[in-house]
Amino acid sequence: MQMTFRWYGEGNDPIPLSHIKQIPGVTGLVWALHDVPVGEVWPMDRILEVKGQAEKAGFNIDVVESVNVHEDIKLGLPSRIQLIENYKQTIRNLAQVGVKVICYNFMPVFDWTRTDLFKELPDGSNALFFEKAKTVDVDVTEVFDRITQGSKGFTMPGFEPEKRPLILNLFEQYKGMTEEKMFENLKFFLDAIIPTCEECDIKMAIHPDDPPWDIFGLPRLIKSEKNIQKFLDLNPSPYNGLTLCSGSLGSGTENDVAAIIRKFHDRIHFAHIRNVKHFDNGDFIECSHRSCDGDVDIADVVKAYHEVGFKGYCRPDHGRHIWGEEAHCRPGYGLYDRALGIMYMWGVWDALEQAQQRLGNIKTSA
Ligand code: CS2
Ligand code: MN
Repeated sequence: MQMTFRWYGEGNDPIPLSHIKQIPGVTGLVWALHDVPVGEVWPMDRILEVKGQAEKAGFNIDVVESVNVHEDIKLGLPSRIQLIENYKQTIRNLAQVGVKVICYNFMPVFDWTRTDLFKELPDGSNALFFEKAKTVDVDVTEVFDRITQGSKGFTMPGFEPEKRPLILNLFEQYKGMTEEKMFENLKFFLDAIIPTCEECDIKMAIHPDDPPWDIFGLPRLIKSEKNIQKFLDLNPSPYNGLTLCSGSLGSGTENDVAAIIRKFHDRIHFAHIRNVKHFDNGDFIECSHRSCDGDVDIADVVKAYHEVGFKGYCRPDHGRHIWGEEAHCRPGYGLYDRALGIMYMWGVWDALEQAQQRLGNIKTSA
């Protein structure tokens, strides 16, 4: 398991690389060019700039999250042909600096959706919260405004200000879109890009939809074991794989995350690890990593990765905002709780490694 940490870039992330360096065992940065408009080719000089910054701080840049997919590709519009060519060129550019995995998503209109970005927890920390009632029969522009106004000036993925005037039109374009049709559009995209990925040795890793159910009347694809199987069957190349996000999938009470890992491990290229607590009415809140703090058994998730001999990349997904850092951190992406999460993962991992070694010693001495 190779531990990484998401970093939003110089001037765009309040956390300095020197602080990330002090978290034990982090070898790579998960990065992106967040200011390149979706659909455009990522310029080589900008890619090289990030490579230089990362290497100077002692990190690899093997994982990119995200090269976003243009809505026209998800909608299956004729303009997708040129947009897919651009995506392929970005893949080739990233290959030149040795990128190994691209995390992306195929969520319609929005990326992950929450209704409150700084919901207070009983211990005085706060975290990302989803209140189901606020996503049913609502005005989507109001949802958009609540998120962008509550984000303390940070641009949230999928909620870029330039999208605001386009929202209603986008919803119009998605009218009548079905899960089946979106799966076809996803297959079209994959069949077009996977040969380039094979040539470039870059693995694609789709992120699950978050939350893992249809919202605002839009179909969502990557939300269950059944749909993950369907997704992997769309294109059987090992280069067509998964970002397995325990938090996103774990928000669906019916998803057994550890079982999903054990089943699909050979197609998981990137692991996002986070816990989540459910409420009976369908609401959920993000919480600390420890198994007993939420409803996803994170110790068992780590155990599942250990059992299958996972060699891929891993990162703490989101964290709570603690020790007052909500005053200046990006929602979900403070430093402290993600660092604590890493130490929890290492704790479980090291204990399992030692147990395995002891077992090996007993066998060799017997
Ligand atoms: C991430 C997603 O912050 C997050 O929750 O897991 O935004 C993720 O980066 C994208 O969905 C991947 O394209
Ligand atoms: Mn995630």
